[in-house]
Amino acid sequence: MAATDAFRRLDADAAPDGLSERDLLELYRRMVLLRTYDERSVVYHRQGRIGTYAIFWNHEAIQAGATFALRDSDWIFPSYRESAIGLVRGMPAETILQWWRGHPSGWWNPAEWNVASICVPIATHVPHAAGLAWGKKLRGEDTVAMAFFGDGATSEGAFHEGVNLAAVMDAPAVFVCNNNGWAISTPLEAQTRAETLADKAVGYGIPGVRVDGLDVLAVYEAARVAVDRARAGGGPTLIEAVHYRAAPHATADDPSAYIDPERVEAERARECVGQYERFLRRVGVLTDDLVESTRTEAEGLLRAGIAAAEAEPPADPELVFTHAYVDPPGNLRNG
Ligand SMILES: Cc1ncc(C[n+]2csc(CCOP(=O)(O)OP(=O)(O)O)c2C)c(N)n1
Ligand SMILES: [Mg+2]
Repeated sequence: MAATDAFRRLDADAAPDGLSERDLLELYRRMVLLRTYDERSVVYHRQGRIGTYAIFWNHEAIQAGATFALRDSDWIFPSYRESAIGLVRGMPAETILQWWRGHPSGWWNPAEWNVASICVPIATHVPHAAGLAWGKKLRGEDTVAMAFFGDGATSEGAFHEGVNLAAVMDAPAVFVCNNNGWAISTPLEAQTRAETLADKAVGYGIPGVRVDGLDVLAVYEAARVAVDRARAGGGPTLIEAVHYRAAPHATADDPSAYIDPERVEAERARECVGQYERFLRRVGVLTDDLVESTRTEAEGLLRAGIAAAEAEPPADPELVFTHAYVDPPGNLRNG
């Protein structure tokens, strides 16, 4: 099924109920910040200033839209594809850059931001989100947990276990599947026989909704319904945000070996920040000056972020072993 079959909102040329002009611009600011982080990170990688990096170009609408439906007290569980999602909570860019530089100052305290650690193993954070949501419910708190994962993650046992547990316990969780059509070089059609990934929700007895992942307002609306439902005790929702990966899987990947470059070009032409920018201009909210100042602010933040990251003293190499062994083996002991 093509992305255009999924729910869209930007074409309506009217803001969703409850979003003020200020909210619309804040959403734009967050998308630009994420876009700038991503584009600068690819450059920093090429310059040897950060390590291998998982590019999220054109995933900004999913990340900004879904999290905009959350309160700061709600928890976010990111995969590597949402590494910079803490930016929407005000996390300093240098913290995330340090994570990609392998520096310990990149290991933030999840409880400080209500943003869990970046999860690289596929889908293992889905049960974490279910558990946190259920635990908060048992404590009588009205916190929601939102987990992000990819289309490939829906083939993992941890995805099934996490979503099923959350469903059975009516845990206040929202599961956001970024369906970008690829799990590195494995296409969606080799991943599942399900017609849509949202259909999997039927098997858990929870709502499953399908939105255009390049339409930030559609993602926001689906997330808002899911978050409200979860907070009111209605249990979890699975959101499938459909789009198509328009960049390599990561800086270490060469997709020319397996992807159709013409399809990628077509997707890049539909990129999500531009779609939202044009919507905001049509409804008379965005001006050239605002576009300029929003971009300049984001670029400044990244410049300051990489400078702050590089100004930190290098980590003590011993740290690699500090938390790995109670009794280090002989070949790792000093002297
Ligand atoms: C448990 C586990 N198995 C395999 C991998 C190797 N791996 C890294 S990324 C990836 C593809 C995941 O694709 P998807 O879930 O669609 O997320 P996307 O990268 O497209 O955002 C795989 C298989 C891993 N990180 N963890
Ligand atoms: Mg994928």
